[in-house]
Amino acid sequence: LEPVRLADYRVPAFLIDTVHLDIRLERTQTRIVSTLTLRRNPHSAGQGALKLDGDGLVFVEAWLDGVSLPSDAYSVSPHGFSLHQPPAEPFTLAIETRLDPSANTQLMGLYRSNSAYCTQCEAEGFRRITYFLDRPDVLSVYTTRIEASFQEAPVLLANGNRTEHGSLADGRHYAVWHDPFPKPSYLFAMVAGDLAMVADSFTTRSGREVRLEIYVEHGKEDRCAYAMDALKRSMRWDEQAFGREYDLDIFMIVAVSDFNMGAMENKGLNIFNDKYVLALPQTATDSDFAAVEAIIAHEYFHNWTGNRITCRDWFQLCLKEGLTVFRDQEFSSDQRSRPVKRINDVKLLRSQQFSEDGGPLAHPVRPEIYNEINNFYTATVYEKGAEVVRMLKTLIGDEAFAAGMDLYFQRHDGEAVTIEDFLTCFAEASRRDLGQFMLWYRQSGTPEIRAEGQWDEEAGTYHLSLKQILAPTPGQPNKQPMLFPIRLGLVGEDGDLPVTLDGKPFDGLVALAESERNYVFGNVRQAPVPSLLRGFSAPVKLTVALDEEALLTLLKADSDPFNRWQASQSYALKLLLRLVKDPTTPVDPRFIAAVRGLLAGGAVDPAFTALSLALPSETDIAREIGNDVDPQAVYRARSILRRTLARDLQADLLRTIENMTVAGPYSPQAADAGRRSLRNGALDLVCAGGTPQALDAAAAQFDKADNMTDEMAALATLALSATPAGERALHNFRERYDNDPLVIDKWMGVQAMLPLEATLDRVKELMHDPAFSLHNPNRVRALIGTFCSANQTQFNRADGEGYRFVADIILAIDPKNPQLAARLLVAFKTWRSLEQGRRTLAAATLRDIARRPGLSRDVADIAQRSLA
Ligand code: BAL
Ligand code: ZN
Repeated sequence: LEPVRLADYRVPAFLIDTVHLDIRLERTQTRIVSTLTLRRNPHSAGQGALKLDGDGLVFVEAWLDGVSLPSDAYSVSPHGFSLHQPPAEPFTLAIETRLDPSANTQLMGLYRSNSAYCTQCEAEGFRRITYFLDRPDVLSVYTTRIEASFQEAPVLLANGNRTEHGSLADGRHYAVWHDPFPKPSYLFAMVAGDLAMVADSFTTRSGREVRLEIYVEHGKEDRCAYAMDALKRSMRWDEQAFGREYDLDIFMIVAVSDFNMGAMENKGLNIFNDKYVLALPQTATDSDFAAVEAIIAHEYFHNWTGNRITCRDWFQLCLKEGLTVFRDQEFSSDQRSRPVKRINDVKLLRSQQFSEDGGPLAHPVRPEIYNEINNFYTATVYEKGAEVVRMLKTLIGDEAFAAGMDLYFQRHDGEAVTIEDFLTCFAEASRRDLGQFMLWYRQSGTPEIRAEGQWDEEAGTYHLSLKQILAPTPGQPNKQPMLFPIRLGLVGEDGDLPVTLDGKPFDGLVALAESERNYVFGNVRQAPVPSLLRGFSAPVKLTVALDEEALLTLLKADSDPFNRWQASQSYALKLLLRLVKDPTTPVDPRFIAAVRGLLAGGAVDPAFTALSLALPSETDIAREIGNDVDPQAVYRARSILRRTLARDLQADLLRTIENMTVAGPYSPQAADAGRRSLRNGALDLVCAGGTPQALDAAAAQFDKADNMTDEMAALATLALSATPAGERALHNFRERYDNDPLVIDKWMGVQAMLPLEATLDRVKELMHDPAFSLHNPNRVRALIGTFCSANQTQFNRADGEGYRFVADIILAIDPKNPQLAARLLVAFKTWRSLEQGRRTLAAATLRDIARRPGLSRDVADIAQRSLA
């Protein structure tokens, strides 16, 4: 593999001012003529040939300034087109190519999804459509003419505004789209097909009318209402929260069923995985609704953070992704409960990003080297990238952050920029040196903060020592001290103590810049419990010795909801770690009493209570153990605690189920969703006791449910019970939703998650279900992806069969869709933390994959880095 390095970045030798694409769609023989106006880049010292990127194209002919080029004037290779002696003055280069959309199984470039033609160009897919300088720092104005059979593709869409359309001979028609905003090639999009459309409109704050259109397969029109509503709310929010207004006359979303990512922010023409558009109460769960809302918002917000201001190179991916995730998280927080959103985001960060950062695939938020950029659409770039933006806001304050954002938009609109450019805006706005902060983008690994405190009763002071520990990560043996915003408070029996720091009332925030620092708080009149890292103010692992009594104090009296939740998790984790070591350890009755107390007060904030009730996941426990993890022992410990809670609290849990019944028609709003989450959390827990009463409650809910949230929750619980009632429910569900692939995906996922010896055979059998296909990413992720990422005991079977099964599937998918195959392989990212037997088997499987000839760059890269 040939790595690409940030240090090797050079400005492009040529610029492309305009692109005219003439696309004649045919299923297997699409013809494309691209006409580029080019000129030498005055900022480049580059001389010589013009080298355009290409991948899998059939070259037909090229013209320079309208004259056909002789064959000795250029060369064509599988990776590009080279014009040997480009003119010194600006010139026009036209190139005709052919491609076969029907044979494009990579889902990169121009391909077919069901009956529609669509495109995916990020990161390097545009070169699969035409020869181009396929890099994000080449910004061009695009005009796209699409021609197709009217019957096959009555809908013809591209970026920008439609300027022309009409009929042609032989039942064909065409449309011309013009996008006035210069953009990089990765934001190009085109869609053509027989699609249904739902329309609406939005009036911007300056009074411009924007037409909104969502395209879906016929018959799915009634599933777009929530996405449309979320889009309008996103547009309004971006005006209010960031002062950003939409800029074209039309904004379109197309839902397709074959898509590698969640969605794509192409200028004015977002293309979505249909999973994140289609939602009805009968087909989508509360989590699905929340995901639709967040992803619609995310892609829309990219219009400013990503599209109007884009990345100079792919190393800067977090410039648009981290920032846009931060923006969509803020949006969801404003639309829903802020503490609940924060807890869910941190759960995701810990489960996905911390495990990446702690293993062989660790990389900085802004990597400096890559073999395959497709493998860097990671939790580190996205989720940790968002945390870094949030820390910046915490450190410099809301006002300076807003001023920095305004400066960024004003200074860099229409440019392709770097993280340094971004941070400079905030350094200027806050008049602070952000040099040390930049290490968050450059150093990989999850920092550890060790805290120790001592109360001096006589002096009324509390001494807090904070120490940062930065362990080595791949390629980074030594690290420099980083800057941490640590929100904290000191909590007494009745709540926060009004303490002082340096003689002044303490404002709740310290910035730790040194390897170690001591703080002396004053006015501490009673024994305090430190509440550290409030709101999870930095993406770190916090180590602090808090005993059970201290955790109970926080659970009861901490003013910070995040740390109240954290106290419940820390307490449970203590018990779980003991149970992993010794399954006969009795469960601490104070914990059971605390959970009883949580349930009793559950009605105040049901969503928050549901989160506190849920025990740390198996991956949370494994991460805490760190080394030599036996997934079966982890599962057993968690099951024991669940069973104990279920039996001791059966009456409380059944009462909660009853009390949290939601009256009236289904609404995806946070309040009702919160009640359902507590109800279903209680159902899940009580059924762990396996009593007939509990299972009857689940069966009754399964039969009566009028929405997918309750139905799925009951199905999952019944399936987990491994009883005939569970099998019956699975059978009924399959029949009920036979024609609904997205719902059948849920059914597949529930079964793939079952922590049973028989699950591997079940998954193999489900691959023969007519609803399953190895060619569709959603189907593969639902069954195989769930098995390897959400079934710790069965993927990590002691006999290694889980690994071998997944490896075979990866090898089968790789020749067709390398991105999908590589994503599955990431499931091995924590293999080094397993106990020796499993570690040996996982390593052998990875080595077997790495040795195979003809691997894609995507899979070879993950396999090699995993083993390094
Ligand atoms: N840019 C790829 C999809 C997304 O992050 O929005
Ligand atoms: Zn994004």
